Amino acid sequence: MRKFLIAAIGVMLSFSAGVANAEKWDMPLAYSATNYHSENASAFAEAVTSATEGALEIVTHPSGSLYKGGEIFRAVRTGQAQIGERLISALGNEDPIFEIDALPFLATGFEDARKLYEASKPLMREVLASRGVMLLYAVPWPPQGLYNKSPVNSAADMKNVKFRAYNAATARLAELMGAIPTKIEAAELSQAFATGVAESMVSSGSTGYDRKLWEYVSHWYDVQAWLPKNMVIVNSESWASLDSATQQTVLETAAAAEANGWAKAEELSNWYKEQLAANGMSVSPPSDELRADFQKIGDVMTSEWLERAGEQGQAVIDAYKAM
Ligand code: PCA
Repeated sequence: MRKFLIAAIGVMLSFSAGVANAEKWDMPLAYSATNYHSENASAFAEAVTSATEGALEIVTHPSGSLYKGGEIFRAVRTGQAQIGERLISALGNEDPIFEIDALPFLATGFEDARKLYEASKPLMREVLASRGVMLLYAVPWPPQGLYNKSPVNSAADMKNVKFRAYNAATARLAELMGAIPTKIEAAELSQAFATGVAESMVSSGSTGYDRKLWEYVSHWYDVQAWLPKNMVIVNSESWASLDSATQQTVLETAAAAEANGWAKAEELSNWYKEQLAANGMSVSPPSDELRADFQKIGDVMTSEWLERAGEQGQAVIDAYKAM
């Protein structure tokens, strides 16, 4: 009996010691498992898990399976999820700085997107800290173009078209073109286009490829309007609970994931366009008229944004332009 008791206590002790040392973090992701953002996040999660020998295990949940895109920021802020990935420009309700990522024609290529990231990062970090979250890394989507069921020669062709928006900026863009915006998560896109809830959208070749948009729309215009980014954020309390060696490992792994993500986005950008064309879509640059219309709309959106973002916003734009 005594022997049995000692053995049982031994088992209990080693069991609780194991639990006390190990942390398991859930990492909700909004986009499909095979998208490069999700693949990069899952490589990051696995690298942290193996570098810490399981002391910090990060488990990814792609496709909005744990929390949908629109729920992820709050989940991380409140600690329902310890870490997660969210489209930065969709957080305009939190602070206008996040919308700098989707101002038409402010940054239209990877090099400028990188500068805009560097210029906006300090203020973004500050705002995030005030919400109880910390930025780990950010990765861009390829340049944004216009998907539509029929040819578009100017913004006038977009009148009354049912337009899928992924943030307030794309909804505003739709309004300014005379289209009718509806917010729809990337994970629900195929269904929205199949049922006619959406007929058009602005997005990258990446999301069109993931959702097989060629089954529903025939045209993609390479407008190169902006390159929005996803960011990976961690709950500040969860972060503080890690010992400093583990924090260091996470930071180093995040820096590697950021470098890898930017390289992947750039490398895949043309490949996605080729895939749209190979699946029968017409892929072309916008007409001069459509480009000019977008430019005008972009100017309106930029001045509206500056009103909201004030001097702080202007300072970020100035810092970006000086780079
Ligand atoms: N794809 C995401 C956001 C930007 C992009 O290229 C989407 O369409 O939801």
